[in-house]
Amino acid sequence: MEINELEEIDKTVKGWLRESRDNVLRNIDTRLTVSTKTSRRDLVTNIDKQNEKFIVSKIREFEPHARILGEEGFGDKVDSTKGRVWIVDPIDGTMNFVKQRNHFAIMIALYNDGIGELGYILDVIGNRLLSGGPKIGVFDNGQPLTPIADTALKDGLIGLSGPMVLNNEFNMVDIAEKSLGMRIYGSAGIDIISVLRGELVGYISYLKPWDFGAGKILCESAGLKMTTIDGKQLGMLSSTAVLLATRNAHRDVLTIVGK
Ligand code: 2AM
Ligand code: CA
Ligand code: CA
Ligand code: CA
Repeated sequence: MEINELEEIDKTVKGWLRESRDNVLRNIDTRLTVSTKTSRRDLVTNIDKQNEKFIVSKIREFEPHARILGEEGFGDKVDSTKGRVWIVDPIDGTMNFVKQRNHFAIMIALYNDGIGELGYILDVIGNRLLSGGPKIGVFDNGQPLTPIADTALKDGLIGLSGPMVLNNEFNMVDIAEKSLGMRIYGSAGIDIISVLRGELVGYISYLKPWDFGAGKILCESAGLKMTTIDGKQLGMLSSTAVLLATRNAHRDVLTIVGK
């Protein structure tokens, strides 16, 4: 896709995100309707659904034939990476949203033939938007992102998934011990923003396409590595254990995982 078109889409998506944030904030103090999905820790609320419907309707209005992959199912069944695909996570960190009304994100990504073009992660309460892509660059609230130091695992904090640590999957305890400390934020979006801002050297979690779709575009554009936990290439439609890190910390983690 060409820069002119990307810049036009970029302006439009930022408008949707402003509206989407306003909608969420307007409803944040209302009583939520919460239901469980695959387990008692896997939640969805009326706001997740409302917000996905809102974003999907904006995409459809803008691009009537767009294919949309949305977590809550208001998009399309997407099983190929061909052509333009939008990926939407209407509330990332639903448990945080329900229990804290904070530390959650809205994420949107645009892929073309499997190649990431534009990614957006909005920390709703922090009012911080990470946006951009390989052709237009990465921005932190509209300012070019500060270059990320290539910090080693031993010199930084690592964001981890709670269940993976509890089960010591992939030597997660060793990974935490070799770092300066672990953080468990409970939102892939918030963790990915922290890696992009140099506050974490990496992040590891089981993720679905809507959890990492936007982050992969932003992180790869910013010189970070995002792969599967065993260092393999991550497809746009994969659901797997994901390792995001600086180049140095990525190599450090792979050594501990045994790959
Ligand atoms: P979600 O809130 O949009 O579901 C911590 O739970 C992080 O992992 C969140 O970013 C969450 O996204 C994501 N996640 C992915 N699969 C999950 C699952 N089965 N249960 C809970 N969270 C999941
Ligand atoms: Ca969910
Ligand atoms: Ca998510
Ligand atoms: Ca979600």
